[in-house]
This record gives sequence, structure tokens and C-alpha cells, in this order.
Amino acid sequence: MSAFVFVTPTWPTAPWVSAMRKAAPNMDVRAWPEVGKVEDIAYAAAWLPPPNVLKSFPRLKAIFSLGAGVDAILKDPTLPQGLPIVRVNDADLTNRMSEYIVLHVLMHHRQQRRLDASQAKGVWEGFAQHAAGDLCVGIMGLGVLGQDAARKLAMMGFRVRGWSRSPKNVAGVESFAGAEGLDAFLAGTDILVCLLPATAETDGILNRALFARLSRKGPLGGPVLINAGRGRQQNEDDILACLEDGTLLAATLDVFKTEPLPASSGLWRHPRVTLTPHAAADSEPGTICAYVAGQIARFEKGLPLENLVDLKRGY
Ligand code: NDP
Ligand code: OXD
Repeated sequence: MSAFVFVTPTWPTAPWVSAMRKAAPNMDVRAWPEVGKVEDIAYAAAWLPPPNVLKSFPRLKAIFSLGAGVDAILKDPTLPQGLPIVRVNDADLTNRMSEYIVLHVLMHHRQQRRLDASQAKGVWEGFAQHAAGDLCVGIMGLGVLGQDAARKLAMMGFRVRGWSRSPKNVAGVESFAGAEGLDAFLAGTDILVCLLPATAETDGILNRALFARLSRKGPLGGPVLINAGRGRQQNEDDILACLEDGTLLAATLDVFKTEPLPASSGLWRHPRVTLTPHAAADSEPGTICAYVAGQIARFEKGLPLENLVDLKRGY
């Protein structure tokens, strides 16, 4: 019988093994490094697999990323070539991300950090509140996650625009595409949300030159950055310097160049930075394993796998 293995050295494996056994009761489920006979392994689900592990399974048929992003798998320099790689596209994960984006857009829009500071000082002090429609939220990455967050923000009355490689048709969301669409996209954006995948093209994209192109006409008095994509995309020195000189008003960051964020980072203590520990949209073992088991069932019936990674694009 073919076997399934988790290769997740930085995660506790017990909840994943038990969720997969529940989702696929007839599957022989294992967890690296207790892989048994490597010839048995037909499917692997991974997050940050150590080099040479996936490569050591000679009969591997497909690899599953346990997150929506696939950079954690593509960085394996020994990744076996020619195998399908499936990424997560799951309603539970998508809803979690949209909750995070809506929460932080609202937090900046309603100036909650300033109100918290007043409360901490025991001061009864309000700040001008604006209509949602006075602000434009610009989402970089209008894929599965970006489109869902865009729809939910538009439903709340925000003006919403998105930027992607190819143009999109999403009700209530203005679409901008490619390098030629970036300037116009940024020029009208008050709150910039990044939900891009980590690729060679998006590395370092969130930098001073880009922040300087954001709108400065919005009611908050300066542009806000929310990054829940990947830390590789942001220049953290630029973010701190731009917060100091007013190029940025505030930031919410869920992802960092180095995770956990080193104690020495000035981001920890900046009064206009809100940090979360890569927790915007956790992969929940029950729903993700049901999704993976469903994909394997399709594959074994001869149906195509869904949500395949395009290695040429890198996502
Ligand atoms: P998708 O692949 O569905 O969407 C990616 C979007 O980015 C697409 O719209 C794509 O354009 C666009 N894009 C990619 N490269 C470029 C580029 N060079 N220029 C312009 N647009 C580009 O991914 P998801 O929405 O599912 O996930 C997005 C990312 O979110 C993940 O890769 C991961 O990094 C991050 N993530 C973070 C989590 C967290 O907890 N912080 C949790 C889950 C995901 P096009 O549509 O034209 O292809
Ligand atoms: C993901 C993540 O890519 O959690 O799903 O970062």
C-alpha cells in the first residue's frame, strides 16, 4: 500500500498525523523522520523540508504545501524535479486571512492605536472619524486571498483596488495589472495591503521608493502598510525610516525577513507598528488534511490535481 508522509520539522506533527488519519482512514500516514521504507512513500506534505528528504522518496507522486505560499518548499535546493506541487486553497484559511486584513484596515481607519494610547493615559480624547468610503485600500496580489479580502472590504464601504500580474474582474474592485499599472495603483492607495507570493519578482518590493508613490491625500494624514504576504518582500530599515520621516504613517506586519523577529529589531518598539507573529492565517490541520485527502482521492481516480504551482511563475 502506498504511504503518505508529513515533512514538517518546525511544526508539531502529532495533530497533523491524527487529522490526516481521520481525513483518510485507509491511508498509511507517517511523519518524518520516522518514514519507514522510503519506497512506500507516494505522497508528501511539507513545510520547510530539510534538503534531501523529499528527494529520498523514489516513488513520490505529488508534493503538498501545507500553506497557501510555496516558498517554504521551493527553497529546498534538492527538490525533486517534475513532480506536481499542490498548494492550499481552502475556505477556512481564506476566511482567516480576510478577518486579519479587515481587522487591521479597520484598526487603522478607526485610529484604534491612538485611542488605546489615550486610554492608557486615562485621557478622554476622541479623533476625527471618517467614512469608510473616504479611504482607498489597495491590495497587492489579487489572487485567492486578495480577492476575498477585497470583496469583504468593498462590502464594508471602502473603495478597493487591486494589483496583480494579469487584470481581474472582481465586482466593486478596481483592477490594475503589471509594471505598467503599478504607478496608478499606488497613487490612489491610502492603505496598502500586501498579499503577494514570495518570488524573485516580489522580493524587496515593499521599499522606500514604492512607499513614496502612495497617496498622501487620504484622511489619515499619510499612507499605511499592512503586510501579510512574506517578510522577504519588505525592506525593514526602509519601513522604520519611512515611519520616522512621514513617508508612512503606520504599519501592521505579520511577516518578517527573519522569523521569529529578532529582539534587536526596532519594529518591536515602534509606537506606530503593530506586529503579529506570522499568525494572519494559520493552517488548521483538520480542514487542510481534508483538502489534501480530497486531492489525493481525485488523483487516484485519474482526475487532475487542483491549485498546482507553476514553477515558472514561482507561485
Ligand atoms: P495566489 O497565487 O492565489 O495569488 C497571488 C496573487 O499575486 C495573484 O493575483 C498574482 O497575479 C499576484 N502576483 C504574483 N506575482 C506578481 C507580480 N510579480 N506582480 C503583480 N502581481 C503578482 O496566492 P494566495 O492569494 O493564495 O496567497 C498569497 C500569499 O499570501 C502566499 O503566497 C503567501 O505568501 C501569503 N500567505 C500568508 C499567510 C500568513 O499567515 N501571513 C497565510 C497564507 C498565505 P495573477 O493573479 O495575475 O497571477
Ligand atoms: C501560508 C502561511 O503560506 O501560513 O499559508 O504563511
